[in-house]
Amino acid sequence: MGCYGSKEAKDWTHWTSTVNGLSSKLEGYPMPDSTSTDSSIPLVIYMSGADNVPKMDWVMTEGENLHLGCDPYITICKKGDEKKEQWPIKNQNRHPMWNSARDLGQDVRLEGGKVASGQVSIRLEMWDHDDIDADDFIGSIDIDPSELTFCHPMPFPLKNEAGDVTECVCYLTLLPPAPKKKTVYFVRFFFGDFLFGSSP
Ligand SMILES: [Ca+2]
Ligand SMILES: [Ca+2]
Repeated sequence: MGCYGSKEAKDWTHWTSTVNGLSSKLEGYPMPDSTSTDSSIPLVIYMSGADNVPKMDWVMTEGENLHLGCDPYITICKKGDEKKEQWPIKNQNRHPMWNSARDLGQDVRLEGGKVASGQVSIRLEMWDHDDIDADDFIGSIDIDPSELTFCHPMPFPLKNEAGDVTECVCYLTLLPPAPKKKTVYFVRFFFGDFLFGSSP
């Protein structure tokens, strides 16, 4: 069971470093052309992390329930699809960071530099891993990838089992296709020197 409630909107500025980190990782990635209407790309979701993960574990001590933390992990799949991709368990961490991407194995069409809407719905679920009992469901969200931006993680609040929006927020973004690898070649001259360069 989780602890949900309403509070004032959070200040997300502490995530700036994550976004900056992602920017440097993606240096050289070509952004989708906003004028192109007929290109398609693989659907790759990058998960920065999550904030305000509720406490989902507790122990009994002298008759009292004492809350501990949570061991969150995230699954993602195309809605209605059995095959799930997963981000790993973060033990006892209520503000986990994953900073990694998952390829959903589907190409999506672009429109005006964004994923065109209505092609596929993705379902993201967060669970609390438990060693003894079954894992606890924390929350989920269904997203049309057209709601996502490229290379800039945006906050998406999870909904609990009752469908209510919670304080637990995941930060995710789309990744553009990786730039084509350059072929580095070497030319050896008879006098022993090397020249090297790269193809365009
Ligand atoms: Ca638990
Ligand atoms: Ca747990």
